Order: sequence, then structure tokens, then C-alpha cells
Amino acid sequence: MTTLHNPLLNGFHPDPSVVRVGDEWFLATSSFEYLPGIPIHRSTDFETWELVGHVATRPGQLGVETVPTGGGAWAPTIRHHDGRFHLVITDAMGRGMLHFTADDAAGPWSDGDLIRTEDGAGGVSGIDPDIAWDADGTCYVTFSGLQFDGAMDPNAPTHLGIQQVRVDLDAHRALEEPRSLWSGTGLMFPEAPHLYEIGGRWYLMIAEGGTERGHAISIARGDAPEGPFTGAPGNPLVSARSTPRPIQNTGHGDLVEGPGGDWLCVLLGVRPRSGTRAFSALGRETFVSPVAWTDGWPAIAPVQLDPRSGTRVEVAFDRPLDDEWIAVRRLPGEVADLDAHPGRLKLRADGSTLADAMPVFLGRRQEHLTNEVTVRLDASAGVGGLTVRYDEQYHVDLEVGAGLVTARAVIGGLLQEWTHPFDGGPLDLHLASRRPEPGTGLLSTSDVFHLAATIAGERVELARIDGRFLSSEVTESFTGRVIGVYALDGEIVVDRWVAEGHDD
Ligand code: 6LW
Repeated sequence: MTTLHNPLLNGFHPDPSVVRVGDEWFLATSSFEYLPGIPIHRSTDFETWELVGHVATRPGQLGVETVPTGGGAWAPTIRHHDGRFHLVITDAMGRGMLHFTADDAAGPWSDGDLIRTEDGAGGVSGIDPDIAWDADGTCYVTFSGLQFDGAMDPNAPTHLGIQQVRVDLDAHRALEEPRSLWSGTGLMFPEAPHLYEIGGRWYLMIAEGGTERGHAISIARGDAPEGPFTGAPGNPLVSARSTPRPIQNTGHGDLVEGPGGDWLCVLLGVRPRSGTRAFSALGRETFVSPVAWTDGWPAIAPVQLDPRSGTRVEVAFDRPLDDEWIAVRRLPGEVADLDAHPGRLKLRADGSTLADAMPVFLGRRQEHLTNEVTVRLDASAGVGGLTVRYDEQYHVDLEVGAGLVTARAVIGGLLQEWTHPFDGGPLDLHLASRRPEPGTGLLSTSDVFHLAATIAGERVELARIDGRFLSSEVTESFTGRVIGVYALDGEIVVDRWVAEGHDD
């Protein structure tokens, strides 16, 4: 029996899509404005997952260099057909709806082709594309008809429901105008469609209700890939709405046959902490739940929280960076220099700051709710530090330079700083997320940041900052916390990175 740990992928890994190839499973998730983009994890037992590569590892595969915060790589679908891996995704406010292929899911992947409309004038307009083939080899792209029109009102965007086109994949061109399909039970934002042929029937599974607390998964079935589809009597199959479950916002699922032939559903969720509002510090993560079939309909069990034991990651920068390192709208290799000082990481400032679209920043997803990162850093020749970020407007920094160690909270337009004199040289910076002290009454929060530095052998705590301000609810973010090192002026050198965390 497979042990299903949840989270399946810790840290911000939303919008999961999974495909089985023989006795291997490959799982793709969204990456938004970060590069490398679209991480691919692999497993042979659905318990242990290994990051084997990314789809977007070269400039130009995605157009994230110019996307606004939260744009970029939204919601992939990964499939395997005729011996090749296929991945479709919308590069939101970037290149549009793209199709990538690869012989090996670990890469290299193709440059990505825009899926054009029937008249070839532009790209098919929508998000969350799915790709499926019928027995004749006809290719169906089914997607959510959210329109990124210029006057898009985020609270009332133009949404055409679930749509579908047949596509000539050689020409990357739709063969028809988009057709509307069954679009759920009437909840808002029908999206994340996936089309399956199972047991001689065609199933259309979607998310609806929005990716927040009302998120849900619903399904319909029909006799043909283009429908008509009839909704399941038990819809929604999944939702945590109005429940006290520790995993909320469950939705955006993908079905797959797991080890031993049991069906599974991977889906996104969050682990909010605090009172009735609660705050999801890490953003949307990937979870998994068993599926049981009855009378030709799937039933998906509520996601059971079963976190793995904690982790410790130690990086000495004496070898190439591993694939977990990410940068904002540019590749890590454009900001990280491992050659200038062998065994050390150098970041050279380029005039950008953390408020800019392309900061000199190199980070990793925060994967645990209780977590501490320590870096040994030398800012003798510049200004820089360690930060946990959601985006340009929401980050908490520990900075060294100009004779000071500075703790800083940037929360929307608000800024607060705490300083401690420092006479230079290498030092250890500590950025921790800890559970809040047991308080009185109902008021609490997700976690508390503890910002400290070891100066002259003594650990000095500069500040404690409420962690709610860096949660997906407060920041209105699709991503999650990313912890990394950055340079603002001159150059900084990092000797060691140690990240330890657990989910107790
Ligand atoms: C994704 C869509 C969604 O494309 O958010 O809210 C988008 N739901 O399914 C980014 O995760």
C-alpha cells in the first residue's frame, strides 16, 4: 500500500499535473515569474519525489522577463503520447498558451510553440490548458476561458467558461473556433480542466469556486471528447470549504493511476494557521488523495495531512547550484558567480533593489512552517543580505552594510527597520519562522519571524515580525515564500547556507 505523505511537494508548488509512464510518475507545477520555470518532479512509488529538472531553463522559452508580479507560468498539464512528453501551459501576460515537448521529462524541453487560433492571427486565449488525444490521434486542447483583456477587473474578469479546440499540433494551430463545454455546478471561475478517457467514457474534471477557501473539484462524463457532458451527482468531489480541516483551498486536481493500480488525485491546497481567518505562509502546495470508483464515478477522499519528517539542507557552494535555486524573471546563472571565489557564492549588485522586477536575488522555496535559514555572509565590499520574499512589495530582510546589521519589514507601502552596529567582516545571519508564543484569547497568527545575527560570537536578535504579512492571503499572491540572498551595492560573498525545518 502506498504511503501518501501530505504535502506531496512542500513549499509553493501550485496547480499540479501528473502523468504515469510505465512505473514512473512525473509531476509539473506552476512557477509564475521565477526561473528556471515549470519544475518537473519524478517518483517511482508516489512517496519519494525528486526534482529532476525544469521545462524553462533557457531565455525565451517563457516571456517572464516582462510579466507583472504573479504573471508567468500558470498551471501546466503534462502528458505522454506517441513516445514523447507534452506539456501545455499559459505564460500569463507573457507569451500566451504554449506547447512544449521533450523525449525525457528531465529535459531538455523544446523552445515552446504558441498554440495559435484558427486564423493564425494570435494565440488561443485562455488559461489552464489541458491536452488529450482520441484513438484517431485527434488532439484536443481544453482550457479555462479567462480573458486577459486590457481592462481586466480582477474581481469580475471576462470568463467564457470551459472551452475546447481541436489542434493541429504540427502547425500549432486550432482547427476551429473554441467551443464551450460543461463548466461545472455554477461556482465561480471554472478552470483547471482535464480530459480523460477511462473505461470507454470521456471524463471532464475541473476546478471551480476560485483558488481560495471556496475551491472545489467537479467532474462530468460523456461519450465523446467534445461532450456533451453530464455532471456527477456527487459534485463537488472535493472541497474543504466550511470545514475545520488543516488543509484548505483544495482544488485544481489531476487524476492518475498510482502504484498497484489505485487511482489518485494530485491537487493544490494550503496549510493556514491561526484563528478563523488563518494565514497560509508557504502559499499553495501540492497534495494527494486516494480516489475510489463507484458506478463509473470517482470519489476523492478529503486530503489527510501527513507531513514528512523535517529536512536540513546545507550548501557549501563548492559545486554547481542544484535545481532548487530560483531567481526572479531571470535565470540563477545570471546573478550567481561561483567562479570568482572558488567554494564561495558571489552576488554582484547591478543597481537593482528588492523593489525592482529583476533583483540580484537567489533563493529557494520555504518548505516548512517552522524553519530557520542561516547564511555565513561577507559584505565587506558591498551591501546585501538574506530575505524572505513574496514579491517586490512584501519581503522581510536581514541586511549587512555601512557599519550596520539591519532587520527590515517591507509590507505593501509600509517600512520598518531595526539596526545594530557592526564593524564588518563575515557574520552569520539567521532568519527563522517560529510558531507564535501561546497567547491569550483568539488572536494569533501563522508564525513569527525571528531575525538575528551572530556578531563577535554572540547571537543578537534584532526583531520579531508577525508572519501573517507574508502569507498568500495578505499578499494576494499565487506564489509563496522564497528565502534567498541578495546584493544591493558592490558585491557580497556567501560561504554557507543551512536551512532546517519541520511541520510540527
Ligand atoms: C491558475 C488557475 C488559478 O492558472 O490560478 O485560481 C492560476 N486558480 O487554475 C494560477 O495558479
